[in-house]
Amino acid sequence: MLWLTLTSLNITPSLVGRALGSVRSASAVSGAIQSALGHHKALAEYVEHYAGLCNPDALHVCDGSEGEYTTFMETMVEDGSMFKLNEAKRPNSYLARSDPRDVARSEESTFISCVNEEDAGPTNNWRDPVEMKATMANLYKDCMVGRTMFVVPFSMGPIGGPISHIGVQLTDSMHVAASMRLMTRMGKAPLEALGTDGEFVKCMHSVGYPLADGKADVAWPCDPDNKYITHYPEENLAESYGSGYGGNSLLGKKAFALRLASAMGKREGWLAEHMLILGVTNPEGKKKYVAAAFPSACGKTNFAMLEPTMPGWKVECVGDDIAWMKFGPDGKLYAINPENGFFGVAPGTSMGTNPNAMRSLDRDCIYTNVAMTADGDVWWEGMTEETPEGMTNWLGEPHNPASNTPAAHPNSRFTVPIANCPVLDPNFEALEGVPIDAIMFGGRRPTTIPLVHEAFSWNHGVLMGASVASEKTAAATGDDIGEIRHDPFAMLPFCGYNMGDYFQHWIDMGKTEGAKLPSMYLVNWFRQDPETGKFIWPGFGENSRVLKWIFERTDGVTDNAAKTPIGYVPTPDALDTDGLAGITNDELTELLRVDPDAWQREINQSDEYLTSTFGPKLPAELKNEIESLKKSF
Ligand code: GTP
Ligand code: SPV
Ligand code: MN
Repeated sequence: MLWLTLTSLNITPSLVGRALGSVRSASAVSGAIQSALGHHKALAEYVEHYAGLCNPDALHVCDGSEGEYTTFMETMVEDGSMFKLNEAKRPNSYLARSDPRDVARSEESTFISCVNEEDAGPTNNWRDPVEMKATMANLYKDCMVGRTMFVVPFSMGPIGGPISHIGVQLTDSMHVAASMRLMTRMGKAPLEALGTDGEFVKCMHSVGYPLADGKADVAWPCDPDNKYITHYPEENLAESYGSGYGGNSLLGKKAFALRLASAMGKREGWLAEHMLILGVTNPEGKKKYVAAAFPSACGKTNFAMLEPTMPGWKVECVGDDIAWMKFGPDGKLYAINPENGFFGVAPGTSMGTNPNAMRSLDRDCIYTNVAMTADGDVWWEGMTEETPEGMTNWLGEPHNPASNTPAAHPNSRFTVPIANCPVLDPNFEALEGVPIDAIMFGGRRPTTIPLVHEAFSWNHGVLMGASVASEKTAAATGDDIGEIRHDPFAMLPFCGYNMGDYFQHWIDMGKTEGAKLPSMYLVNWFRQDPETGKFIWPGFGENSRVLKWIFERTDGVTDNAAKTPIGYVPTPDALDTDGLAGITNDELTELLRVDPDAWQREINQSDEYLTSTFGPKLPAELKNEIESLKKSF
């Protein structure tokens, strides 16, 4: 029988977990849950269903207040699952060390569960929903014994916006509940917005570490051998078990805002994408917005808040990971960032590479798996040139600077409210989003792909997106880091339905009547010198030079590009190189060169991948684009 301890039967969300008394009768519990959840029947049923299955000791409906957050953090510091960092150096900031078996997204344990296997498509792990639910119910059975179930109402996007959606996560992790407050608009406001019958996406999560029979808790509970991150796009439901790591457990992010939302967007005629959104203003004060899809750990956070190296140019950040886009009444594509925080890669972030991230991180952060300095501050590879003495590494051991092992895990991350970003775009909260003029794709490619080129048309741009390939990074577990894999639209791990249908959806969006379509670009910051292996392009703030060229292209400048078989490439003098250091003219020419042999191989490779993977699902429009590219050489 369900047995919950409850403090309050108030109608407003409240701290139900602080036990004042216990309610043992099922109907009293049910009534209390309904009260706490604002008499939203479907929501109460959802909570009761999983509470009944997981059997938590207590239930806590999150109100999202600062006081609640403080209580969470103090509780975790006390129980040893968080370290409070040096208040003088990093105010209001904390460090968590994960179980070393739970450091990144687990793509092999990520599933799309829909009735027909074909609807999940060849790039997803499909499971039959009936079987999957049975598997999950088995794992969830009594999995919260000895723990509190947190009910976390949240909005993806500004509350009440036409592109926004509300979700409710259930979790037995206080760390996850606290992180959801940093990453989303969480608590009382979205719960109230739901009213008594508002629609919400169900996001169920457990770390999978019950505390039955007096079993002691650990600092990072998880069930590393039984991870499941499961999505039921037909039911707007995600179920996650066994992992506390961000992408697997903060279900508003990849599970809802990408996997479930991409399927919602397909059904309803909009797009949910793995894209940053930025605003760029030229010295004359003209502003445009750009969205860009790069695979995980390939530079979105950096590009989204870059500090331009050219005088008079300004970049402002709307989002660094996810974009939801819909056509507006004026025919332009409008984008919102559904998130409210950054969950970003720490290594490589420094005042030199990404000063605006560093400024965002000087307070209010939860860090995961970074190193700790002797004076209780954080450190990671690339943060400073010199490695400080006397550090504790991400495993909690003394760091040996002479060893080859990094002090911070390569996928160590920061979680921080977006409000901390000093260059947050003034339209971040705009309900209708921001109008997108250009869409960029990119990846880590040591060869072949030039610094930037522009697609001839929307359909050609869709082929560009579909052909994205990139070196694998530490953002997902696996021993194949550095291998090039196809990652269409940077969505390979995040598309919640058949990616062939996804390509068709993009093609169809381009046919929208009256649409004023953004131009499309492919960029590559990661060309390497074949001899030294060093990146040829200085990257980071210097990427603003590419952004300037794109700005001018979308602004109608035409004499700044050469037409090549693969698209428009900047003429040698069209890229602003005033003050650009660290790169020779020859290197720059090489970065902009389209090598016909290498490109013919590239196109054949994309053709082979797309045709063999998607077969009849590959849209005819893309086949035509491939054929015309092949003929253009
Ligand atoms: P996810 O959060 O995993 O989706 O990643 P992301 O695309 O936001 O990646 P992020 O911007 O955090 O970059 C990941 C790594 O790439 C960091 O170590 C950066 O320092 C590095 N990086 C970003 N931009 C550049 C660049 O222009 N040049 C080079 N060489 N490295 C870059
Ligand atoms: C990614 O891997 O693309 C991320 C980090 O943005 S996570 O949220 O963990 O997926
Ligand atoms: Mn991402």
